[in-house]
Amino acid sequence: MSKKHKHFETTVIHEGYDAKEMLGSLATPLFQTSTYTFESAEQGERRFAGEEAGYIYSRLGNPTVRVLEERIAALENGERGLAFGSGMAAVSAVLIALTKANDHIVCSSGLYGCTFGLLTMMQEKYNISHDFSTMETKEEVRAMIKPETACIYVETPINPTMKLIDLEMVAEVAKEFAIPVVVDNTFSSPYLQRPLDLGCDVVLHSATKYIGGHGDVIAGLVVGKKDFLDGVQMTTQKDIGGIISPFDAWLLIRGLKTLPIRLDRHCDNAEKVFEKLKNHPKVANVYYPNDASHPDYPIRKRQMKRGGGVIAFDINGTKEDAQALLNNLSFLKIAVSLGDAETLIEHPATMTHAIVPEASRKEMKITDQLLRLSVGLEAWEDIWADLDQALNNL
Ligand code: LCS
Repeated sequence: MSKKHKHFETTVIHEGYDAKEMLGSLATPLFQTSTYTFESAEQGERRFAGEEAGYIYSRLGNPTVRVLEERIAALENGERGLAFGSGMAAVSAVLIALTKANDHIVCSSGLYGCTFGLLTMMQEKYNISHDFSTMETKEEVRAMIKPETACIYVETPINPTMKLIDLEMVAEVAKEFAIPVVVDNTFSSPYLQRPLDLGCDVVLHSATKYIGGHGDVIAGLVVGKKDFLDGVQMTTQKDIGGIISPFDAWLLIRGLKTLPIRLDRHCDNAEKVFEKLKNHPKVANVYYPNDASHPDYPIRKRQMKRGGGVIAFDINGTKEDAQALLNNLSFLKIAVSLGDAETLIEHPATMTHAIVPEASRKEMKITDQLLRLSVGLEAWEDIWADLDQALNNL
């Protein structure tokens, strides 16, 4: 938690911004500039040599982006934050920074489809191999670690199956081997889960989701130790160049202010919709971490404040039935992404996780009947009414 502000709800609004430095502007100004003028040739030389603090060029730093980076660092309780142009730019910057050719990565046995695609590419191009682990026990994690293992990469809750991984347990094993644990915290946001507090080393986000919250930005964020992030900034961020635009950083600063309020509402709505879904005859399995009968519920109680806003469920039927359910909806939107005000529903096997080979999808329990629901901020009764009529019309 921030050193300056005691509570998350205050930090999310104030951290990293001082109106006095910006002519009293209440809202963080948007510095929509690509570069910065130097007062003299010598000043330019000093800035490049690192002898004088100050902005040079917006790929190397921007005042609006800096506010966002300080704010997310405080919210995740880390030393430094870095913002990227997409969640995948953040994932790739971190994984490329942590590995070299012939290294190995241990991953949770379920990952967002493009992260899976990135790992496959790293394997093919640089022989950086990876193994999946369900990470249910310390022994299981230990058994996957090789001399060339460079990091452990965990998504929890896992997209789209909503399985949870015990982060404190994984961090304890990683410490035995002195390797870092990277956590994709997209589905929880720091309001529900703070992996660094649980002993993990790096936390990252697709800020496109709950952090932005309004379906109008693609962005990524990373938080961790200053030394590590200084290195990422000067290598995989500066030279690969997946930076965020100042305007998108400005939108995230705006979106973040309501994160706790929005997420509480997402969770309230998801809890109601979950209760209805699990009792519907056309629904076979429902996966929601706040379910007391979910095998991962004890982990949820330990490491997440609430269950979040995403529910996955298998319908009783075939792939065609799953697709028919989407087509039966009246106002709920068929779309990938999550964490927006609008309720979004998608079919992972043919959309977000279509890139994952069928055999791996089956292992990850991404069946052809599985649907992923990002419960929005509408009245839950209306969300349920639309889902209920779509299910009843199958
Ligand atoms: N990590 C997770 C867990 C994600 O769900 C996503 C995107 C990313 C990283 C990548 O972030 P992006 O580059 O899109 O900002 N997940 C998506 C999804 O489930 N539907 O559409 C995108």
